[in-house]
Amino acid sequence: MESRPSTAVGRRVSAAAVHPFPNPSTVVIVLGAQWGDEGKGKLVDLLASEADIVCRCQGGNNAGHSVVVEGVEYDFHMLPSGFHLQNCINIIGNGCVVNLPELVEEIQKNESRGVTNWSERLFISDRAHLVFDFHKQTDGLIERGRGTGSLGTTKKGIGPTYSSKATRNGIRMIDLIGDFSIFAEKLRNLFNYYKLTFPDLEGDVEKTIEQFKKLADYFRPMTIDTISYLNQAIMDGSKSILVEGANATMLDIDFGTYPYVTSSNCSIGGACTGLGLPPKYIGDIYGVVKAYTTRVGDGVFPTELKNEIGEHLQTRGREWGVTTGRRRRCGWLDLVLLKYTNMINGFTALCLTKLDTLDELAEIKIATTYKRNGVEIPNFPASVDTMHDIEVEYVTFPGWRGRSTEECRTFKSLPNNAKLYVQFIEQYLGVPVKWIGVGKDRMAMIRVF
Ligand code: 2SA
Ligand code: GDP
Ligand code: MG
Repeated sequence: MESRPSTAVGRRVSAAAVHPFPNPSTVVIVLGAQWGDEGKGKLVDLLASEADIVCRCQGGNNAGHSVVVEGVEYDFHMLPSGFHLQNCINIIGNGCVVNLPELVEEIQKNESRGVTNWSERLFISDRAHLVFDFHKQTDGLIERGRGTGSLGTTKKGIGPTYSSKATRNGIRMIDLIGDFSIFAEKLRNLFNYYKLTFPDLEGDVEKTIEQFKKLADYFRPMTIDTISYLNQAIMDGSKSILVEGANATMLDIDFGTYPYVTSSNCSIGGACTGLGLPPKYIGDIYGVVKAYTTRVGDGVFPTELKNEIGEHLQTRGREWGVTTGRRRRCGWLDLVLLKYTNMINGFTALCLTKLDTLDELAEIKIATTYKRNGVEIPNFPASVDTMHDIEVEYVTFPGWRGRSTEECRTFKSLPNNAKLYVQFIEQYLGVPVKWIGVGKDRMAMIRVF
């Protein structure tokens, strides 16, 4: 029977009907404010101890987040940094790209470190895109093809997989757990498509299909509509929900130092598009800022220190990539860059990490202005090609040599010069610093509230 809408003009939908849930949860978001590896994993672990759900919204296993709890070091790549916590649900959102064989390895590695009951606590979006071996191979081939202009990617196939997504022949989790013959056909087509552009690609697509048949059974129980799941959890009102950004704003495909960026939105917008999260439910947005700057991979780095101070930061800060083991380039803190990433993300507070790495320096600099030919550049430049001749102006602070910050657990107990350093950052950006990291361990964090 056909039903028709009433023609009588009735009462309009009231605001109460639009918000039938009295107190929906607001979602807390943690984002990298520089070029990555700021210590997001550590803050997420700290917040996740009291959270019900931790979500990844973008990127893949190019990310590397280290978490140290009671001497045990976990490194997460695709898994959210709440995976090791018994009571924490972990979501891999629709904005992520997932390499399933490598995810199995990551899970097994964490199982061997004592992580239990994970299969009841891990959910993957049915809309997340799959990374295949030919995406990884292509990543390497494209990098090689760029020659001296290479980006220094992690070679995890991230760019090619997001390309497949944008080309609209990508394959998603929903394809894998559905009718397997359709999945197999899509995979053959995608492989052939790649072969046309990259004839040197190796691999037997039929073997890959067999491998993914097993993976489909393994991951089927945890593949769900995470968008509805998350929104129901928000409406529940009692759930505390955390979003963990991977990579960082200066690696964002839109806002970063293009083309030396990753292929996802690692800034605030990615949290919404990568999870189906309505912006009105966003609460705090925490920017994680390393007390100096590092960058892994190629690309412009105005405050880079190619001298013994840079080496000191690299060694003392143990600046090695968590995913690829690459040496991270090091330099002074850059407030021009942070002003830009704060403008994009609207940080409500900052977590300043690795202050302890600066403990042995006689003096410490902070970049405050970019100039060209003596004239201030008012906004962060759009093109890295125009950045090689910029002059960076610094403010120089006396260090706090001889007074370690590692044992400090209150702002008051920090050396005076360290307090001045932190306060200068807060005042320049107009954002409060809520946490200060003074060591690797979860406990090595000053709470400034
Ligand atoms: P990709 O692989 O396509 O995402 O690489 C593109 C650029 O993004 C940079 N990138 C990163 N930068 C910092 N940390 C990342 N994760 C790992 C870590 C990196 C590692 O936690 O240390 O182990 O090397 C990460 N992932 C991507 C990358 O260097 C390229 O410049
Ligand atoms: P993420 O990608 O932002 O999660 O950061 P990574 O885990 O890749 O890199 C940060 C590194 O610094 C890790 O090895 C952390 O264990 C370590 N770390 C985090 N906070 C601090 C800190 O306050 N002091 C010191 N010394 N190390 C820290
Ligand atoms: Mg990292």
